[in-house]
Amino acid sequence: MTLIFATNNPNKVKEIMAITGPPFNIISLKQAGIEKEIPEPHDTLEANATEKSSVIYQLTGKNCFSEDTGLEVVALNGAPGVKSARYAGENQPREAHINKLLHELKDKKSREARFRTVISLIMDGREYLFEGICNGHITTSPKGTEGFGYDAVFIPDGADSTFGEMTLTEKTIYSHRKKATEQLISFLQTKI
Ligand code: ITT
Repeated sequence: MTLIFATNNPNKVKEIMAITGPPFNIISLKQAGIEKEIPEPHDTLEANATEKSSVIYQLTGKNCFSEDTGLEVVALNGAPGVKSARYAGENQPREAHINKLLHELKDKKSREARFRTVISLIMDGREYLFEGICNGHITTSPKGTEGFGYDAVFIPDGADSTFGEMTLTEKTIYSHRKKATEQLISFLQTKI
């Protein structure tokens, strides 16, 4: 079963490819020969995920899925959340987003946070949503250079290092993306 993964983020592709395998053949937008900026105009992860998968389904007519992920920090009332990719402004390097986050948390007692991933699958014209959550906390300074986004400042519950200090295999043990993808795979298995 072939599915297009509607994302332009190569890190997401790497992580999802490491989780999925036969009989599911996941191909990236790049592999499908599609070059398209996909809009994320909405104020929920769910609506943005739907937007991304719908755009690609309308373009190709092929079964596809997308995902939208946000870092939700309790003391910041869920921010940066759906705005995680542009917290310190559009097209800023990850250091800028991390610095803003650490600054906002400077005087806060709680550093509790979670990553939340929402997957939108469009299969034969119908949409299905899946969610994965990873609870943890934000460090006071970045550690590690692996991964992407906020990985260097996030320690998942049950671990003592940041995602940025973990290999891809280690991150996958805890990851929000892994949890959402497992649900997607369980669902797809019922469709074979
Ligand atoms: P697509 O929309 O093309 O899928 P994107 O990078 O714009 O890619 P999102 O809007 O879902 O994707 O991403 C929100 C941001 O959240 C992302 O740019 C990272 O900064 C951060 N992020 C998402 N997943 C993450 C993860 O597993 N670890 C660390 N940061 C993550």
